[in-house]
Amino acid sequence: MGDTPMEGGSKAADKQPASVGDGSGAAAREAAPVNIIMIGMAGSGKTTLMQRVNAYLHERKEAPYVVNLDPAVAKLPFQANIDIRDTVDYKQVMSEYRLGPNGGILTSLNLFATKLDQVMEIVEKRASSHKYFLYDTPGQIEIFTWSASGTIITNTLAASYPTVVVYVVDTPRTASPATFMSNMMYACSILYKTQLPFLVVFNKTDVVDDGFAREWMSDFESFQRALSDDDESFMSSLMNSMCLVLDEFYAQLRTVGVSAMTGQGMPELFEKIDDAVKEYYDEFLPSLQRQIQQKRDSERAQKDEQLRRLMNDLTVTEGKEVDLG
Ligand SMILES: Nc1nc2c(ncn2[C@@H]2O[C@H](COP(=O)(O)OP(=O)(O)OP(=O)(O)O)[C@@H](O)[C@H]2O)c(=O)[nH]1
Ligand SMILES: [Mg+2]
Repeated sequence: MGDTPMEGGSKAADKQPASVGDGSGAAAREAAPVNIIMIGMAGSGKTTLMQRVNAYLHERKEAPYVVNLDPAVAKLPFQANIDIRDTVDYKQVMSEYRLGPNGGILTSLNLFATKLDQVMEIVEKRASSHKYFLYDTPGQIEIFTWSASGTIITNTLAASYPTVVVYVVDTPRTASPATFMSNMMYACSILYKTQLPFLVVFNKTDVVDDGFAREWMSDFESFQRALSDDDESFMSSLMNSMCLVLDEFYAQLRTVGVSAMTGQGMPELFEKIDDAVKEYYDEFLPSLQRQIQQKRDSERAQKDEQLRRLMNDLTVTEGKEVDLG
């Protein structure tokens, strides 16, 4: 156990938190930490990639701060500084609330989200001593991406510090056009849901090279050819029209091929993460600040309107006798 009930393992010294502020100034950007949230289908290699990135950053003498948000993982191949399993017992949650495995994960995540303020306090404390904060998420991808607690966690992180969503793809299991398409549709929906800088990581390139994916994404016709070679069924005609939609998504998509197993592609992964952080400052943060300003303006306008009505009422009744009877 560490110096807070939630935290384990970290020996980092407490210093003043580095704040993202308004993101102006190279020094402020340099000092701010970066949140990396690993999301991906079950078995895509999120946890193995966490371990690999952890080892790579240790090699670079930039030890990351590691957070496990998967309550159902049996064994972690790395030491987590914050582990959701220290806060909630997933099996007990299942039996106490009479839930199945997915309900158990969701409820555990909800319970953990109620303590998010404590997590953010720790993150702030550690922000000056760790550049990268890594978050592993449950394999039941929809539980994290579509639940209120997943959204709260993601938004809270993104409102505090530069945050990048790393979408991990199991490359060998995505080599058929149909699975490739569904995985990319999912990636697309998460991108639009979170609006955050996004990076698609084609993992397990030691087994299958990601060249086919790059080709399909850059050349619409080659994907259509692969589709028609595959099958002339309902699915392929449906996908033919969907891939037109995805073409636009691909055009602005950041991708990289890695192997969490061998460590291949780590420098390229971090080049893309740096690029995504730039997008956070250039696009996400100004948009967030605009939203906050709009909210403040509308609240102020509402208050002004209430005050105007009150003054109006006072003027109308001024000097008149008030009937108290
Ligand atoms: N060959 C190869 N296998 C990998 C690679 N990355 C992960 N694996 C294997 O893929 C399997 C799943 O890996 P995990 O890291 O547990 O995947 P995950 O996405 O965390 O899984 P869930 O948390 O259950 O969703 C394991 O057997 C890993 O050894 C890789 O780069 N290459
Ligand atoms: Mg995992």
